[in-house]
Order: sequence, then structure tokens, then C-alpha cells
Amino acid sequence: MQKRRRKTASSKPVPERAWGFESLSQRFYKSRKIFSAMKKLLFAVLVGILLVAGCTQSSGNPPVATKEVKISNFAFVPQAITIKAGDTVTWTNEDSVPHDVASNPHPTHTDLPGLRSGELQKGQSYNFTFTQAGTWGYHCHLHPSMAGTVVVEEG
Ligand SMILES: [Cu+2]
Repeated sequence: MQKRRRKTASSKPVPERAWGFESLSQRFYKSRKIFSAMKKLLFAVLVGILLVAGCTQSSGNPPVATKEVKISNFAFVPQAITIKAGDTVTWTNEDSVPHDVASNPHPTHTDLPGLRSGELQKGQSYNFTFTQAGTWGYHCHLHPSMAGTVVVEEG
């Protein structure tokens, strides 16, 4: 019982050991503060990395200058292309399931109503001539999550 009782500062002058204990707990408190500051710093760094990664991802997929688009593995390859006004783009289905190239937006296709292939079986192709400059989004009407872009520059 006697050993467990805590010594209080008021009963006796504070012995050196008590100071030692106090500085230890202070040190522990300080290290917790440093740890919490480090956690905040780590969080800020992570947010920064995510922001940079997000920006790189959005600009990291530049349109490819080609008029040939493959439909392969449920994706348009390349996903984004650049052409000149008056150019004709050819889509070729390489998948064993049918795909249907259609102008955005799904399901009304009002941006470029003429851009519509109908069902393309494996090996079949579809051509469309872009006359108007602009950025035209399209998709597969059967699998609307398959999206592509044609950037048409002034001819
Ligand atoms: Cu559609």
C-alpha cells in the first residue's frame, strides 16, 4: 500500500526522480505532437501526389493523329484521335462480340446524328467523314461505357 501511494508535490519538496518522470512524460507528449504533425504532413504529401496523378491522367492521354480506330477488348484504340475537317475515320471491330459506333450523347446521339455504324460484327468496318471542326465524343451504343473522342481541326 505504502509503495503504491503517489507522492504529491505539496507534501515534500519534489525529489529528483519525480522531475525525471515528468520530463519523460513531457517527452512522450512532445513525441506524440511530432507524430501528429508528421501524420498531417504525410496526408498533405499524399493529397499532393493524388492531385498530380489526377492531372497527369487527364492530360496523359493525348489524341493520336490517325484515321484508323480499332475496336478491341471493349475499347476504342486509340481512345482519342485528331484529324482534319474532311477526313474519313474508319472503325474496325476486332472483338468477337458486335459493337455499334454512335455519336454522343447516349442514347439520343444528337451531336452528330449521321455518326452511327449499326452492329459491326468481327472484322467489319465503318467509315464516317467529319466535316465540322470540334471535339466529338462517341461511344458503343451496345456498351455505352466504351467511349472515344475525335478532335477535328480546321482543314
Ligand atoms: Cu448510344
